[in-house]
Amino acid sequence: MNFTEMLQSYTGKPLADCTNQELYLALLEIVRHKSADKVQPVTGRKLYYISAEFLIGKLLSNNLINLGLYDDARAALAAAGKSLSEIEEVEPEPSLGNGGLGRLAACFLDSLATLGLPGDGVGLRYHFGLFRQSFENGLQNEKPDPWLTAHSWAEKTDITYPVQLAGKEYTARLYKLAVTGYGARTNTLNLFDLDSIDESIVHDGIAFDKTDIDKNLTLFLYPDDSDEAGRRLRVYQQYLMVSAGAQLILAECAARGCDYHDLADYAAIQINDTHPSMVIPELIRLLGEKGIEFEEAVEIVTKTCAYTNHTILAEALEKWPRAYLDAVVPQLMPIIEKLDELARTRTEDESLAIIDKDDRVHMAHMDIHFTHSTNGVAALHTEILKNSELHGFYELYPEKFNNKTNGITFRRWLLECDPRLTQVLEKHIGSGFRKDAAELEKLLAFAGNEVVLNELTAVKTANKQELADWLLRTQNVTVNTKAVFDIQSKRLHEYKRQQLNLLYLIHQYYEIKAGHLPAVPLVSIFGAKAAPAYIIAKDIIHALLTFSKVIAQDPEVSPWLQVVFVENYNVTAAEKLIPACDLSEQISLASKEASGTGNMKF
Ligand code: 26V
Repeated sequence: MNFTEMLQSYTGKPLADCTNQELYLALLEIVRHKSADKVQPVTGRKLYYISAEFLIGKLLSNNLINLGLYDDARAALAAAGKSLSEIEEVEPEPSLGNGGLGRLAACFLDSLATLGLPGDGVGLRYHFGLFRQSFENGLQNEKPDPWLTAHSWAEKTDITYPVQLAGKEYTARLYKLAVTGYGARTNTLNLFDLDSIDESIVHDGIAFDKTDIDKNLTLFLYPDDSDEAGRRLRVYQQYLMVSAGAQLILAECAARGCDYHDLADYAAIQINDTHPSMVIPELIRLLGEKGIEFEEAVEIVTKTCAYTNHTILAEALEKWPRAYLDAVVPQLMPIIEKLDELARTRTEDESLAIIDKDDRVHMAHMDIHFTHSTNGVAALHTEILKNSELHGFYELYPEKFNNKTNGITFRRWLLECDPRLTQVLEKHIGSGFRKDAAELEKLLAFAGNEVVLNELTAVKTANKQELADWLLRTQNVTVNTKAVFDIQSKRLHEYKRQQLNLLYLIHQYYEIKAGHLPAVPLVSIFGAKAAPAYIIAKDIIHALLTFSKVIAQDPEVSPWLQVVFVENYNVTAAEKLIPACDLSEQISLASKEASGTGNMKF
């Protein structure tokens, strides 16, 4: 069966007569069947990457590329007068993450499957991802961003687990999303949800009743934690994820013949930042129910779990008041207390305690004491952890500290989003870089080659035009494609210093006003969401939008300088911006950016 026939077997009519929505659903079904063929049995140790965020982005093109179907699909659709890129627009983006940490989790899942390794994700099936951002009167506005449709990539299963929250039993249901590798195997992203969630309780933007757990628990990714109800809700979410996740892991290992004493031979659990840290006491609790003594359970869990630190910013290292945990997870508190006592037998240093004198539970401290590995995400970041932020822990457990420098998947950030560049690269260095980024070094042989440099310039020019067309279509903004495209896109945060970029632009403005014209016009493009309760971040957006308007209205300056703020920056927008960039802004305050991954994509 050729691709056209395959598509028609799902649409039931000629492709030319189908809507883009119908074609999208047919493609989704084809991908589903093809990826299911690549599910492989697990042997040896399997990785469970447990994370509150998986910023996976749209999946259709990514999956078609990974399954080797992209060219066939595009040709079959083109023959019927249909455009794959227009069909892609039908797909809602799953924005199940804030930024770098969530996107890293998604890139890792792609790489694991591509390398043929057994590695699944464990997370939550948020009904709305990160909010949808719009600008109104120069201010950020937040609305829910639905991504779940009747036919979603995440498939409902009949697997459920009981989870006790504040003394009441809830039923966590498992949804499975296929993670296609490039060529090799299909893994799974396991997402948990409650059947009782009620999307209709959301009102006035992204506000909702935070007390009604049955209805709201998985509504949003990281509900605003500026008030107590929001903070409590985060603990509820985290426990739902780790309890259901731990039960799933134990059940899968048991099905493979594990007798729980050997759990670490069957499972490796990676704790992505402190959000899933409660998996440690939860596993100890569950192993206790299976008859394993506390001391042995601690040993098993330490061998099975590992922790990744993504930031040295104090506000991101979670410390939960004991009272919250007493209220939400009373079944874990006795275990956390015993872990605190055990940690105190290893060190007298009060600053390394799990429960501090103010009765706050330090999640990162529990991770470092009771996992076998703590890693930073770039060489310098890991050195900073060892030498300053976590120095006391490093002295206690030098063998636990290690570095795992971040990376990105080239399937999405090159093959998919920059086909023109991919083609030029392939012509000169072959296709090995599709699976092994190190092969890009072969390009060094062409460093002074005029022909290749001209080809690369032509790619950039075409990509800039494509971005300009997209900005005109989606935001009604016209940009000068002859200008330098200077782009800063990432979460809005003071330490990332979008405000420094603004000061530079204000300086440029005065230079132009004084008659000192730049050699080339500059288009400065921003993409960033500010956390809803982060007032200064929202003020920086306001300042940039206002400045942009001031320039646009000044005929002396506007031919030379333009500031564009892309609305609702997400993975889809990043895929448009990155290939068109001349100058990427990586100006975070020195030492505060753990690694960055946008830098690698640019
Ligand atoms: C913090 C906050 C605070 C405001 C409310 C929402 C929210 C959500 C998540 C976080 C934790 C952010 C941690 C994070 O994304 N770290 C980034 O991780 C990347 C992958 O390792 C790394 O490249 C970036 O440098 C680091 O900032």
